[in-house]
Amino acid sequence: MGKVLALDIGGTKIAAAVVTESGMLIGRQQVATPRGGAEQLAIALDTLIAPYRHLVDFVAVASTGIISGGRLTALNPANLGGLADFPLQECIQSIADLPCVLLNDGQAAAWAEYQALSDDRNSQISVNNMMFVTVSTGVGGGIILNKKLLVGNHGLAGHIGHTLADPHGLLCGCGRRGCVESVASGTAIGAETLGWKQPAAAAKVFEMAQLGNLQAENIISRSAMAIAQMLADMKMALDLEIVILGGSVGLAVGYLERVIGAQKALPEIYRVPMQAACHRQDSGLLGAALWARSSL
Ligand code: ADP
Ligand code: BMX
Ligand code: ZN
Repeated sequence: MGKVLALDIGGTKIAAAVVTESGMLIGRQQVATPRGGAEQLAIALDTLIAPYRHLVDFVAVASTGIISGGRLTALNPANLGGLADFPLQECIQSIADLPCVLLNDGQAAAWAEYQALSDDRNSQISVNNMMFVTVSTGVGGGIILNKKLLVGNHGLAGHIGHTLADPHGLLCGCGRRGCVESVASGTAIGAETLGWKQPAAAAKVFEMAQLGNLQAENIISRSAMAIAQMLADMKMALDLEIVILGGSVGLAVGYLERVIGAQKALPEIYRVPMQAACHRQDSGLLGAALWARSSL
């Protein structure tokens, strides 16, 4: 069906690559997500798209935020430096002048990871209900129910970062108190260190925990526990058969093991088998490309 340029817009980074029909990524580029509002985001998108626009037939986008009616509406604007609303489709079309298909980043990654599970010839089981969870700038997700990706009429399906972790917790950027995202995300992990002599970003907190720092370990364990509890709720709601974990925090050394460890404290019916995303940081790019190919 021709070549596709895939973009993955996250709260921390924007990636772009040409995705071939066999699912190979060519010319992958990545820039930091600007925090200067709509104009800066449009400039970053132009930088990534312009070099490829004559080489591809359409553009596929996985993006953080609620993706509906061609717009990106932030559920948690703080993840995008306060940007609450952005005309994503219009912006990309004005840069590329090509057909463009948009999907939420967690939903896109879920789609790619589900295809990978279905393609796994060694696997004897066929999965019907699956969830992808990204623990990254925020906490996002995508749900496969009865083998179909759940998008929702308003693009909201899979926003599991905004389910409740702690009714007495911090106010989340979405306006609700104690969301999973406000406890478990990379942003939340970093924010927990703001009272330290030397505040640390999530990657540093992981390093410190590896070296035996108890405060760092507690922050990461609390994040992993919130994810395990949220997954227990989701299993009860959806009869999940497997959960795939992604995002820089989700993929960080030892994080998956901590979530599995936290699940072990729950009765067995609440536990769900878990795996790291097989496409690692590229699930969103690949999922957007696959989704666009099947919908254009
Ligand atoms: P995005 O949210 O743009 O998709 P990421 O998946 O890279 O991007 O997630 C960004 C979050 O992950 C940030 O909060 C950052 O501090 C954290 N992070 C980045 N690298 C690591 C790492 N190696 N270990 C743990 N956390 C990380
Ligand atoms: C937030 C929300 C979701 C997104 C998730 C993960 C915004 C801007 N984003 O919950 O739509 O899927 O973060 O996004 O409200 P990421 O930036 O961490 O990849
Ligand atoms: Zn929230």
